[in-house]
Amino acid sequence: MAPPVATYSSPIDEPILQAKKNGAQINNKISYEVLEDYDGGYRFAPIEEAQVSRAMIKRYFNTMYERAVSDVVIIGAGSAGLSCAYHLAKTRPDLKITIIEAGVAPGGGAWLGGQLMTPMVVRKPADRFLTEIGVPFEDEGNFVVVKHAALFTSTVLSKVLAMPNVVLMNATAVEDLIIRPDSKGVQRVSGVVTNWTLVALNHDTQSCMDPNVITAPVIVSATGHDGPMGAFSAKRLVSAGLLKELGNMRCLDMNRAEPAIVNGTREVVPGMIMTGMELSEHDGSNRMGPTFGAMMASGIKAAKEAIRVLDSHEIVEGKIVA
Ligand code: AHZ
Repeated sequence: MAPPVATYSSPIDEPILQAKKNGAQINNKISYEVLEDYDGGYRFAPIEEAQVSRAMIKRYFNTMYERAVSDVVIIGAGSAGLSCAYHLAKTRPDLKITIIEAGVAPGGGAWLGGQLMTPMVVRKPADRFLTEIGVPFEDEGNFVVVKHAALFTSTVLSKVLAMPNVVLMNATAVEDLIIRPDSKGVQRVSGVVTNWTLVALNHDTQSCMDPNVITAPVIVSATGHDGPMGAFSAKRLVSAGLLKELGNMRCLDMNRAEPAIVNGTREVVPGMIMTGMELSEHDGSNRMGPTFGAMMASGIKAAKEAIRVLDSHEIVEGKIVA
């Protein structure tokens, strides 16, 4: 016996057919009825699957094309990297700022406070940054407490992403640096070598999967302290011979750690500014544990340093020429 003939009508066919039948065409686009009815009559505008693919592909790859030369690349979207991006993008809307984050979820360790507890402690005067971005807190005198670390991270992230001059490429790892002599023969960090993180994690299981590159006159490294991916640039500077050895993060001392990170934030080698806990590995300074003010203030200082470096050089097509 022959199988029954299946008839199937996709939910999107009906409105398209209906609209075509009605011949309703506005500005070359077929009109349709949408309905926000939560009593069983909700109707979406129709879509073709290929439209979804093309909507993503054209934007993502146009962005990659455009950002192959950036003004500033920030490696790592933790609390330091995001604070840097916010200050930089707000102060200099003319700059093309590209953030590369290895994780699928940007935010680094700032989704929680200490020992996986939710409140986030910030020592004064870094509470001014919280006020600037509109994060409420309880004032405890010398420090303030945000009720949930995720409130800080989601707020700064949303503000950074809303800025038209910022691009965030997550799930993308920096797996090497471009280092080459400048016009005076001085070795300079001039860009980053990237790959999809899932590819970067599989170099041992597959034959060579070559990377991509982004050039920029200034790289801000904010990859956190040593860990599976952390302290990436500090370690690469050692293997590249630009840093004799890692300072290695020292034991916890909040009062020494926080000013050391903020005041030490600087251009550690030509072309690379280091911020946040990665600097503790580079310089051999103390850790502060779960107080986040230094990450915010160090990020702001890194942004100011980036502007200083950019303003003190002549730059053509992402390269420092004088
Ligand atoms: O995924 C990493 C994280 O989001 C990302 N990252 C690391 N290596 C990368 C690479 N390419 C791209 N090669 C990379 N991205 O960098 C981000 C670092 O965020 P974090 O929160 O670890 O560092 P932070 O310096 O912004 O904040 C540190 C917070 C800490 S740790 C600490 C202590 O241990 O005492 N105290 C504080 C406040």
